[in-house]
Amino acid sequence: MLRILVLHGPNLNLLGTREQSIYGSQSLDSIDSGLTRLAEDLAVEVDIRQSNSEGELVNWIQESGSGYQGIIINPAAYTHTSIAIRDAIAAVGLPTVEVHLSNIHQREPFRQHSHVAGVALGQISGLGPAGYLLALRGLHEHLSTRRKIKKPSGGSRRQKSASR
Ligand code: CA2
Repeated sequence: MLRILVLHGPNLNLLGTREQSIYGSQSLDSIDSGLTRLAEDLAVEVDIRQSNSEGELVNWIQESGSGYQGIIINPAAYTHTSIAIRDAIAAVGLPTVEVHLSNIHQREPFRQHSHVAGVALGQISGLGPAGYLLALRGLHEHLSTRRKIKKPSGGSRRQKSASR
């Protein structure tokens, strides 16, 4: 079974309590429940964690190299500051989808750059909690397709040459 690590960065534990005009009214628990339900439908396993600490997020990313096939991460404010998180994602080499509730490209200039985007499979920004669900669907699709290509069924048939 595919295992996906879902990471929420700093202050996302406050969702639903403040700043509702920017981040909406849904709590993090409610977002996580939606992800867990979708994961069941897709028959994948999600391990969902939140931390306010950059080092803890880096450790979890490093550890995900064994036992997980992909990462979904909302690095929150660390998106714009953390080369350590970017380096950990690059080092572990797992396909990673970056999610933001708000559209960071329409916000203050300091939020418009992501250190993570350059090492991510893709970025979903501005679609609210639905962004996490789309990230899970997209990552599932990506990993399933890649698995099919990597593990051909049947014997050692020669590949057709493109020139013939
Ligand atoms: O739009 C996003 O998902 C962000 O990653 C959220 C981060 C922000 O620093 C990024 O620029 C964009 C902030 C998460 C903090 O969320 C709060 C929720 C309620 C109250 C206060 C903060």
